[in-house]
Amino acid sequence: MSKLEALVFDVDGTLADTERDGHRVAFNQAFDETGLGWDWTVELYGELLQVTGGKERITLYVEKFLEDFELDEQYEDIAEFAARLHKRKTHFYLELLQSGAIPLRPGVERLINEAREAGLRLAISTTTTPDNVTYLLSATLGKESIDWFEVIAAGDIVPAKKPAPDIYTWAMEQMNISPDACLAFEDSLNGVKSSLAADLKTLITVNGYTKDDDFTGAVLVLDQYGEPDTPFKVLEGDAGDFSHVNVAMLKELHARG
Ligand code: XBP
Ligand code: MG
Repeated sequence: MSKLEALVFDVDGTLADTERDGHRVAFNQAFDETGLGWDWTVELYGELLQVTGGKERITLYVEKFLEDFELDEQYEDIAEFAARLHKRKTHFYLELLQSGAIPLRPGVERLINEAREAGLRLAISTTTTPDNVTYLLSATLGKESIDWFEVIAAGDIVPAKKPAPDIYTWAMEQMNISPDACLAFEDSLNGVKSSLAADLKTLITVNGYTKDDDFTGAVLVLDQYGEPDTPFKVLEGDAGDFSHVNVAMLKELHARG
């Protein structure tokens, strides 16, 4: 096993709890603006999270939940309709991010700062739209933080989104690094399927939508990263003597056989 050189972070659910009060709200704003009369409730949105990617989520909804949906003739196909609607959703989501409504999860800022001080390389691997990542980073850590991440692998850069391994593999190719020198951070079943299929050891922090997902194969499952005065809860696995995620703990997890 080589030594730990890089941390590769998912974004939605991992760096920030973005889905319920972020993406979902923005989708509904786009539906209102377009006069569609759709309402993605907290519960329905949980079902729609079975697919990653906002355009894919709109398509799933139309095909599986709206039997009587008729496509307006201005659109060539459902993909074009979903892409147009999704553009508006992204507009509203970026507004939300800029307003500061979506904070990072507890412990994320500290962990990123500690990782930088320790000389670890940082990257992002996500299915969300690239602007969603840079706006989140700017709003929470400051504009300069975008450059702390050597690679931001996001959105449609690979055709097969998570759970396919492609977005992780693409990020590692760009970094010219092998998976056994990296640790991945995820929050969901589709996410962990993707990182494990790319041969990355993976640390999970769950959120409201993913707490019952099957994380078999992850090195550790926690409720949060924790801070020195607010410890994490271990949901699966062994955290040793650690009570919040720090660089020493990540090195120990990474070195496990
Ligand atoms: C995150 C997603 C994203 C967001 C929406 O999955 O599924 O699709 O919900 O982003 P992961 P866009 O955390 O596993 O990457 O609407 O920009 O696609
Ligand atoms: Mg996620």
